[in-house]
Amino acid sequence: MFDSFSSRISGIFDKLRKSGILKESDVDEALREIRIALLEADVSLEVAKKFIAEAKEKAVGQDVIKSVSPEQTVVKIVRDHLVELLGASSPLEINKKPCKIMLVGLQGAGKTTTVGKLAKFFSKKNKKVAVASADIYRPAAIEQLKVLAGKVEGTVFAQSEKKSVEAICKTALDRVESENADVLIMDTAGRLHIDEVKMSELQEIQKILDPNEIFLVADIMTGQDAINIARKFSEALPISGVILTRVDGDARGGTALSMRATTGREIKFLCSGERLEDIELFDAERIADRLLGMGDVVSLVEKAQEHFSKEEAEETAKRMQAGIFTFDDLAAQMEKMSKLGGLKTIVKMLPKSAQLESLMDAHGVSDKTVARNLAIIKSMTKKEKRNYKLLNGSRKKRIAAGSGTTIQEVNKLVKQYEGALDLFKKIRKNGIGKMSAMMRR
Ligand SMILES: Nc1nc2c(ncn2[C@@H]2O[C@H](COP(=O)(O)OP(=O)(O)OP(=O)(O)O)[C@@H](O)[C@H]2O)c(=O)[nH]1
Ligand SMILES: [Mg+2]
Repeated sequence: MFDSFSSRISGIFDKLRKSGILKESDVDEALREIRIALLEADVSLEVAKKFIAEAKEKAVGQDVIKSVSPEQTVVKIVRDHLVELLGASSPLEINKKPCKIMLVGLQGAGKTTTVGKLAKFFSKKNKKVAVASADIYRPAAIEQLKVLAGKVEGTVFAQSEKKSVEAICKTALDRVESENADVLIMDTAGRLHIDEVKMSELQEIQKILDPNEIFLVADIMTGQDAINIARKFSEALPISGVILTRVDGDARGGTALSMRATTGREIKFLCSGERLEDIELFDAERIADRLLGMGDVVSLVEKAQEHFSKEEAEETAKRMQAGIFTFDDLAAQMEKMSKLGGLKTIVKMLPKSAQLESLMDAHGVSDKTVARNLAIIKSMTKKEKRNYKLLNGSRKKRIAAGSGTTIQEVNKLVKQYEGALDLFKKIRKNGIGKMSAMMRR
């Protein structure tokens, strides 16, 4: 969501770094450009102005120009302010047992999907989760939640057959007790507009359920509207946090940047897709680092830990060190990368992603090429996968036809594979430590 903002900001800092001796006017110029970047990201004028004024005050106070590394000091000041703007989140009330969470929001914001995502999120943290739906208007809504709940192992579907929200809440609470669940997540009906009648229904649910958290689910693609909705819901209910959905789209990010400053509500989670795993805890520092092109290595490592076991990693390292690296190994590596969300997701989390991404585009490296390469490997015979030297002209022709690619594309992959093999041979000869020292030089 922050793509263009992030590349603008890293561009501004690049310029600052290259300008050699920094003058007061360079800092002013950089701050002015950051202000424009904020406005372009849909941050309100008021918020952008305040941001720049405060950053400038800090810069003058710290006498940036005289500091040891002026551009680093500017980066730090801007980063600290971004963190403050995004707002640190207080921890969830998850250790209260049971922790009762109620989701509210406009129609189609992504509430029901988010119930499923949260169920998975908490299950992974070894919590026993129960879910129920107080959406009494659409019979399909309850069915939708049932299907989602079925996908998360161990989740209790604490649904009452009754048609009143009161009965639904009471049954859910009873089930939570009898099943000894740690978390209850209650879905509610979407509001088309913020009308009084249904608001009072939400208040009724709140009264019976007495939730620890009430999260407003808002679609970031609606921009400024998401902020107005958060304000309106906060007038009727004690909203304890906001969950932004569709951050995978091309929304400009201003919503996330202004939510805290303009509504006083914390962002608690970001949802970035339709799959149950597409949810992450909101962490202002990490987002600020991503925005500044400093990467988000912590998230990447966390993601990697979810998908790869330590044993697997050790096994791969052992094989590589022994010089065994077949096309099957290569395919396994590529499949793992896809599991991490694909190349672009990985690259986005690495420092200086904006530049790297355009470099990838320029060189035609994409998830599509990864998928194509996987198709090529799948069209090889077992023997070919283990011994690439077998790959003569006619075999390559067969593989290209089988994978719907061209001989050139097959050749390209073989070349890349040879390059990787060569690298592993060198690693084996020199040891990993020596190699990484060589690469750092
Ligand atoms: N791309 C993307 N799609 C999402 C995300 N979250 C939800 N969706 C999709 O948005 C659509 C609506 O989601 P629901 O969860 O049914 O929304 P809801 O708020 O429960 O809708 P109502 O119950 O009708 O008010 C579904 O097709 C979801 O798959 C997200 O983070 N990214
Ligand atoms: Mg729903």
